[in-house]
Amino acid sequence: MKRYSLLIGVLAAVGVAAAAYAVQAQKAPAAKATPAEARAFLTRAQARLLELWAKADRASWVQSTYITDDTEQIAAEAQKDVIAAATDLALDARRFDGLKLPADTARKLELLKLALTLPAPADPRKQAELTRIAASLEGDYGKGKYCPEGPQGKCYSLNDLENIMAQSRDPDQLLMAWRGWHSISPPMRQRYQRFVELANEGARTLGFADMGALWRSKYDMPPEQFSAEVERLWQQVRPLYEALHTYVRARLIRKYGKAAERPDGLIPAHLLGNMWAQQWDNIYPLVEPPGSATGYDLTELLKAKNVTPLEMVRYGERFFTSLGFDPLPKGFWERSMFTKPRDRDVVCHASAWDVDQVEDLRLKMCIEIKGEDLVTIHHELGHNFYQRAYSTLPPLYRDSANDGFHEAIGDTIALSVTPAYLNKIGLLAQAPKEGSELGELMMRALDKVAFLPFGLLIDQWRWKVFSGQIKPADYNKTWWELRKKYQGVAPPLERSEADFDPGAKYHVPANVPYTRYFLADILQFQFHRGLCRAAGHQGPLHRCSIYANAAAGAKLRQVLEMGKSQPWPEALKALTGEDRMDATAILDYFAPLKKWLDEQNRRPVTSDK
Ligand code: X8Z
Ligand code: ZN
Repeated sequence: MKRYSLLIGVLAAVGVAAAAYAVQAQKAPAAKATPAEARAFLTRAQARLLELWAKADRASWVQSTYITDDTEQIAAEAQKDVIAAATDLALDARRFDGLKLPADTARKLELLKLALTLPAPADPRKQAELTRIAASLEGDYGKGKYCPEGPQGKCYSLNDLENIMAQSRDPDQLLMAWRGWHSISPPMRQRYQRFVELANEGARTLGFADMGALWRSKYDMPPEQFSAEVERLWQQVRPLYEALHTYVRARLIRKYGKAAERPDGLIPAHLLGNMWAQQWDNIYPLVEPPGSATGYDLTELLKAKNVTPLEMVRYGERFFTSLGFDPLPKGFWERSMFTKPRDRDVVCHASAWDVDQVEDLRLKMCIEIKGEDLVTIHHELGHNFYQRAYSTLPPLYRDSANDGFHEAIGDTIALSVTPAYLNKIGLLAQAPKEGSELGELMMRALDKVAFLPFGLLIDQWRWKVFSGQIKPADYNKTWWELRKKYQGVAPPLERSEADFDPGAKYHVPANVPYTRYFLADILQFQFHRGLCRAAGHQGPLHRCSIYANAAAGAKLRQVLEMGKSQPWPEALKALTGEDRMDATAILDYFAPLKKWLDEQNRRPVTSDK
């Protein structure tokens, strides 16, 4: 797919039988057809889509890097053209339903039927209305600023507020930043409601019950089975998350006292170092296991070296080239946006693009010199190297095995950014210390384990919003019910239906499905385990780095080059030997930390080190 983390996902497709689960389509199939006609139809369809995708992506790139009313409108119109064409093609593809076809042709037809992430009604006026709303929601998020009343007239961008959340240890400051950012989304609420109505109408046109049913049909299995898989994985990792939550809560109470302590056991969402309480690594110093310090801070290492944003991207690229991938093309360095422009509004949320789906790769990011951003760069480059690896396949196969794979590749590489690796590339002076294992695992857990319930809950909310089980009058209340249920966090302020807190998270206004990140969080440990095995690594998984390992590189390349040509279990098997998503890899990785957390959690809360 074009851009990973995008306005209106276009491709992203799936399994051979998926559309069979859709409810009856509205458009009746035309005359019977032949396999040769099906092939010719697919050739035309793919050429048409490729052209429209590139046009829409160019418009969308300009919109995201220069937000104005005009660029929003231009991008919306280009998206409308994609959606109109993709809808027509998906309905036309039904002509070949029931025909005996070669597997490859059948798969492409199914992928075509599932190609849209944002479906629209057949009426062109409604298509225009929907794409305008979609563009304006993402635009509003990108433009979002908090300008508190006061003499200075200072405004805070999301980056400013995120830095406060990361660094401040003053509960009042943290509350100011949290409140400030959550004030940008209430104006989205009405439009979001209309957006859901129109997109659902579009989903029904394509034969799905609602937009969520369409999203869940993209995994080479019946949608109900997919929901059950997600639940199974969550139950596998839940005890690990709960152990971390219990420990972190106790440490926060020790640090903040009353401001952190609630009788219901929840953690106030503004104390975890992140605007959405989704990754907690910024509070590592508050929860560091005594006597097991990692001994370094990646941000300080980067600053000490006077590294520039461009050099940070080069570090990421070098990891991939060390595995045997070609360097990024010249156009990448010319067309990407690495830093936040001073003179205009942009969508800072990081994303990776393949505009023409061949060589025109780009990164869009507002890089700051911090460890978190070095990790995000690896994440994004994972998308770009995937995009390039599948670029020679037929257009409908130019996507990841499933969307969790796309999100997992760069993160898998980032798991190899170990102290030994940092030492090897000259960022860290000393090799990893003995006895720092718990510290290293804690750092990683604050990122990866803390994220698990968050990765899950966004779409638990949206699936119910799309199906109508959550009514607009309950948007915010149900959002916080799910945040309590899964993450165990509570709003730091009284909330009401005048708020629209889901809109303060990028992927909701940008309509990017989110379960992919939950899957990726689990898959990346499976991939890491598989690649470390290929590399012949001995010892604990968290000390493995596949940097410069040819065998691991070859295995990874082979899987990326498969794109979406096979059902995802085939790709998983090629990488890991396993054909199911499985959380034992993440559980094994963190096993020593889990044991330690369980011991700590048995001790009374007030006891000290
Ligand atoms: O959105 C992203 C990437 C772009 S695909 C920066 N991520 C999720 C998020 O920020 O919420 C990566 C981690 C989860
Ligand atoms: Zn991503």
